[in-house]
Amino acid sequence: MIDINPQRTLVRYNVRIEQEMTPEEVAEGLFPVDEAIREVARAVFDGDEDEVVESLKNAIEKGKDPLSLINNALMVGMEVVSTLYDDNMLYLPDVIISAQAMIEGIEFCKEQSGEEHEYKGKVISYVVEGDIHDIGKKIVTVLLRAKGYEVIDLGKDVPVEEVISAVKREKPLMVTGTALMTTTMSAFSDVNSRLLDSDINVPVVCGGGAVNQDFISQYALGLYCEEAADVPKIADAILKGFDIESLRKEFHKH
Ligand code: B12
Repeated sequence: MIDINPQRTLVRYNVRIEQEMTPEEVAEGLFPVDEAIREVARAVFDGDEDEVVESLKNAIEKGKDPLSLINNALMVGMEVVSTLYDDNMLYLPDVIISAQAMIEGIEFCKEQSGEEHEYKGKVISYVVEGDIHDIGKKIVTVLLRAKGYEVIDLGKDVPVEEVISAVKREKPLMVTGTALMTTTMSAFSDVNSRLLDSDINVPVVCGGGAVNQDFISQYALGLYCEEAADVPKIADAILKGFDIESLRKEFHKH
């Protein structure tokens, strides 16, 4: 069957001429059907933090579970943003604004869940020395917190020494490191060797545009992770007893 929307399409001699659609119109076709969830996803898409919180309140009033709204509504809205960004229909500032709105929403859902978070474990997150790109790290941190982990966020442009002393002090189950610049990603090497020198075998989950699996696999403690959303799954696996070798088997692409 030919997929033609008569309102948007002019058919003449088998040539389909589509009227250009705005990003908002395309997004409307991608949002979930459930009205309460749709409102949340739309608010994330619009990058409107107040609207995100308002729509979450409405959804919770309608009986939706606050924590499930993180995956089923906030993340869905962000996926629509990512899809349109990949299709060059949105610009990076749109992504950043939506991500911030999503993060606000996640914090709100956590507050509303009313569940006393008994932390599943402790994680340290940081951005490598010399690098101030911290959006990916913020996403990682927020997702881990939403899944019940305590995150010691060391921030951006963090000296190697500071990472090592934080690991010694906090004894986390894992560390997440972010690097978006090829000029600074070598800081992972220093963190890896300094930890090994101190006999600390904590997995260092690394991500961000500058690094890839081959680069990170050079380091005994390194585990590469492409998608921030996978980090809580890695933490869960560590709690189940996975060591670095088995984490690589499970999470690296072969
Ligand atoms: C936004 C941005 C900035 C913002 C940063 C704001 C902030 N608070 O983070 C500002 C304007 C400040 C900035 C500054 C600079 N930037 Co800049 N910036 C970007 C840009 C456009 C987007 C990065 C971003 O945040 N994307 C959104 C996030 C959500 O996506 P992401 O990082 O890819 O994250 C995904 C995955 O990588 C992963 N992930 C990310 N982090 C982590 C962490 C873990 C643990 C895991 C598991 C996964 C993971 O999960 C995310 C989604 O699933 C990139 C270009 C690009 N397209 O990437 C350049 C880019 C990173 N910047 C670049 C440069 C050069 C700079 C500057 C040096 C420019 C200058 N001359 O001043 C300075 C840096 C100064 C410094 N010392 O750090 C270069 C780096 C080149 C290189 N390879 O070395 C890039 C690639 C642009 C380019 N093409 O040249 N930048």
